[in-house]
Amino acid sequence: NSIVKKTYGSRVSSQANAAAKQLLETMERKKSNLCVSIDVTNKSDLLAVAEAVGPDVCLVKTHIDIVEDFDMDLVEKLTALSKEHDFMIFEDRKFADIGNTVSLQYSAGVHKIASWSHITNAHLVPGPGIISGLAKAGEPLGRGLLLLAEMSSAGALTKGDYTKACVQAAKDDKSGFVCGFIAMSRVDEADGPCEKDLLVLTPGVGLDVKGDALGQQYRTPDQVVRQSGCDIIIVGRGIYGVLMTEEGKADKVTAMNKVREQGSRYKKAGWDAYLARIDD
Ligand code: S5P
Repeated sequence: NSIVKKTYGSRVSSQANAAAKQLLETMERKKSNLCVSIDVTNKSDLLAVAEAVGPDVCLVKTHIDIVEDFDMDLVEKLTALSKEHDFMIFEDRKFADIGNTVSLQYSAGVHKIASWSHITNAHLVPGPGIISGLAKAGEPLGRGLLLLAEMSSAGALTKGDYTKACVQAAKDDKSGFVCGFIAMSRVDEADGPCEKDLLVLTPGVGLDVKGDALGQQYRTPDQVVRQSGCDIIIVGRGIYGVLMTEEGKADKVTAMNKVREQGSRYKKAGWDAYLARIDD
């Protein structure tokens, strides 16, 4: 009865959280456990990548504060693409302050994240008040929160008792606002089966390289989904990386075709790993 043996579709009905429910439905419908992380610094590239990989992904992850020409028109266009191509939106904001502050950061300011992002994430460093603060803004809108229980970067301090505390906080959350984790492994089942059905989303995924110059560490979709039991692969530069090269900058049309190709390559690798996991 381990969660790793269940199909995504069969987990829909056990979700207390509307965003998690919609995400699992989308994964099953599109046969995709791929989240693309579009870490580019201008609107047009962000929208072009979302358009190119939209049909292949269940989720688009943003770092909205790196977009130099950000305005609400970007949000409107991204939302329209999410409807057209049937994907959800995850602003990777990594909140990390006291409840009152994060509540404001989430709902107000330039970005008004809660108004458009189905899912966001937070560190548990400040304690469970961060969950209540974010829930105040996000729950009425049916949003979901992921806790960063483990990170992919070398030397990360997210381990041991800290990871356990994140899992406990998710289990203790009565509201259902916490719907899962950013983690490298099936943290919710580290000490046996978990009563709550939580999602594990995993960054640090690449098929061609092992890491970058700044501490990122990559594993393959098979290592992440089949061997480690995680639910969703998050892929950034493995998909849009060509846009950062000189050739990519010179010839956007060819580069976008490459982005599309990488998107379907990672979609297939993620889904094959999932099929192998439920069959194993
Ligand atoms: O532990 C983490 C958590 C996150 S959310 N490690 C990560 O890399 N991320 C994010 O995933 C990171 O901020 C970036 O947006 C993405 C990975 O990008 P890539 O280009 O290395 O695939």
